[in-house]
Amino acid sequence: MGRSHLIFLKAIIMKKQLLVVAMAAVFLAACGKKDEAPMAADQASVAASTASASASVNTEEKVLNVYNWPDYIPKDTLANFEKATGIKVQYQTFETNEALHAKLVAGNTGYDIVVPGTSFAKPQIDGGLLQKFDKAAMPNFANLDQGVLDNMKGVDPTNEYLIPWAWSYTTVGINKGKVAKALGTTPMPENAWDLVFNPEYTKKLKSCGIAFLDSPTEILPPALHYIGKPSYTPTAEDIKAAGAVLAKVRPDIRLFSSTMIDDLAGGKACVALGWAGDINIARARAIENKNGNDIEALIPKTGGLIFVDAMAIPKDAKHPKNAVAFMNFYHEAKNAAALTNELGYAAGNKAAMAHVEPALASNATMFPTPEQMKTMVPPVSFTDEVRGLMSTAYTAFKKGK
Ligand code: SPD
Repeated sequence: MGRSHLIFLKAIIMKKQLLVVAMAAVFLAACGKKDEAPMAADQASVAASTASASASVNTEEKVLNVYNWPDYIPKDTLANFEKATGIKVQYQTFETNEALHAKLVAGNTGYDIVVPGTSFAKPQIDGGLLQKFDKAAMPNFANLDQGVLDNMKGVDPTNEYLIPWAWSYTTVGINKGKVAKALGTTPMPENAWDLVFNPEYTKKLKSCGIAFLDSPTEILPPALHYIGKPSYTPTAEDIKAAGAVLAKVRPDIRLFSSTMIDDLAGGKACVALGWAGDINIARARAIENKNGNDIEALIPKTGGLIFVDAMAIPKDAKHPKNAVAFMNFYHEAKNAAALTNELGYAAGNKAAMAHVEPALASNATMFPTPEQMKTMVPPVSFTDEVRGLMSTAYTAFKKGK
């Protein structure tokens, strides 16, 4: 290859890197803003347009099949949607992106809405596993947070396949009392990731129970981040190095679970590598149960890993119009705010902020400050090759080999 080709290639690579950095910056800046004036959406007319958007042209049978993560929907959302539209919702759950991805690849899922993480969605879009949604039938698209939409553009450049469900970050959660007791005279580390990746700490915390999410693409990315390697675009060598870090703490990990809310809330685990939103749910559950467990989602000094889970319509969905009606309903400002008010997750809906309880809107574990956002790792879609390598490394880690 000639020198001019090399310079050209280098320029393209640099341009791409700049684009990724710029997009990440836009997302991090936008998501960290709590004082944004919510869009002035007229809720009454939005509600009316929801009904007319779904009713005027929709001749589908009144059924909607949704496949989502557990503990991720406000308690009245489905009943309210059914009441407003007459569409009956069948709702099922999955626990990992890997499980959902395998179903989409196999085809004939029977679902009308699925909720992949954006770190998995690019190959799903490129592979023709998802279909575009009808944006014209979704007036509440205007309520969405442009920063979140911009971030999703790395995966879905024209925002035609994915609509945000929620975003949060992967981090470390602790039971404050139990951790203080297990650490004894050892002070809390400066970097919270040490609690799950540094044997000096895990050896001590083993006695009160360390829980890890149960999925290669949830564990390898934070381990890579811990050793200063790219979380989503590592080399095979990087993954090997992260595997070595994991191997050292393996004897100290008691639980593997992607629904660890009750383990944390009930005191079976005192430390969790989990999602800030779920750790906040565990906190609320422990308070409700008055069991004395004081749960806290930490914000590591070096940052957590931001994730965005997004609604999408599988290519062979039988009720795509009902799916759009639901997406639109979910993003009415008050409905989207219920996700934060009840479950502590942000819905990526700017108009919703006017309805979010002030104490939650200023809770940094739900809406990190702009300063904290600067440290966070934005999501990037994995390649099939990276997913394969992570899966092999994770199996070895779990087996303790
Ligand atoms: N309780 C529901 C949690 C859903 C979390 N999805 C996280 C994906 C992170 N990669």
